[in-house]
Amino acid sequence: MSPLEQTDPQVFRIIADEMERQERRLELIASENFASRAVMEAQGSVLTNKYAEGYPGRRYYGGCVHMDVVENLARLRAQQLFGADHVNVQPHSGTQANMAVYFSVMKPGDTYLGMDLRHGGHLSMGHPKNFSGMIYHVVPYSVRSEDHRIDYDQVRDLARKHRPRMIIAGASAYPRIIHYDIFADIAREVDAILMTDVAHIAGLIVADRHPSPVPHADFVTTTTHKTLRGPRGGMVLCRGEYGPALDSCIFPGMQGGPLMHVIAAKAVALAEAATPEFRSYQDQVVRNAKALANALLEEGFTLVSGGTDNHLILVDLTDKGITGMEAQETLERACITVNKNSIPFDPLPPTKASGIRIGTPAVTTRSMGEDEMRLIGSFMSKVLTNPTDERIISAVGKDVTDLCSRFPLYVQH
Ligand code: DSN
Repeated sequence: MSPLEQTDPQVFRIIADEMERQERRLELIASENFASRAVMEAQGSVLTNKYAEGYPGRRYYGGCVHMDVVENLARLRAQQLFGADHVNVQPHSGTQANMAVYFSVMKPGDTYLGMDLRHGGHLSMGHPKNFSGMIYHVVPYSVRSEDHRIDYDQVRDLARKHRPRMIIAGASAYPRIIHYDIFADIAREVDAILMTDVAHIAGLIVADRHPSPVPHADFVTTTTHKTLRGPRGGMVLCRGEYGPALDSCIFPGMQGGPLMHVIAAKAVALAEAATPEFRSYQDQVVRNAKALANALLEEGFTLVSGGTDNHLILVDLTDKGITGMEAQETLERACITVNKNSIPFDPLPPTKASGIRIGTPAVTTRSMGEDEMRLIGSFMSKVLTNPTDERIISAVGKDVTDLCSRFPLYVQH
């Protein structure tokens, strides 16, 4: 019996149930992934016991000798992997990484340009109920109606008109390449700071499957748990000149003690991301996304922008007579996990949404390839074209669990 099972059988059971859910179901949420045993071992280590406010060599408590070594290691690995001048690995999440950048270069009331949330932007890029929309004046830009690519002409026009303090290039539901060089050109023209949020595509960037923003941007923020496949957390990279202000915004400005066990796990993930195996994994993520997109197109689905360049696909369900919310619930009954998602120019509110967002990072981690993507496309089609037929839904559910059992995740490792 494990110590957890002995001390708290209730929580032990919940974790065992979640493990089983992850093993037996298809995880297609584009922002999720499965961290390695090594990452989880570091995250579950005695480092959780240590307070280490401050930075390496400048801590407020004693006993931080090993904390300094591990934080320096994480910073160095991130610097080398991304080619960045300065790195802060302390943000607890992607939103806190973004907050740190905003606080370090903007005053309340300042203007920034960010991607419209209904067109693929993120909560922390100007949602009216998020700090990012409450404190600042947000000018949203969108995608073009004809091809669903970012409307760079509109970005330039808005930048010239509003002279923002900052421009943000980043998204949480955009299936195409982001052209950071164009953003940098616009930012330079209006003397704005350029921040890029690469949370979704950080893993693709380090594996050269997506252009890097590092040569173009003043700041790059990311989470560490999506395509990067590390522990849940955030990170900021920036040009050297912004380093001191950024660091002091994170501590003491916004956070207290850093989560040193998570920072150790970030270090492990960054080392994993530097391996040839990780590059091959990212290649497969992109190949799988293309295969799944093609399978869905062949099944008669409409995809936002017509396809994908990265790890995610946005399916437009307006011609299927089913909302995103209904699709999410129906697929869940067939053991397929996705999230409802607004599509550009969506007539429905985000709580219902006209689309679903799907991604291949998690299924690729469990070694599925293009054949499996074609199968998944046909499973999804069967369920979404027969959303009230419980017999079909349960037959697909059985096929899904059979498929998952051929690609074990943690149980046999
Ligand atoms: N919630 C994440 C996503 O799903 O894209 C972004 O933080």
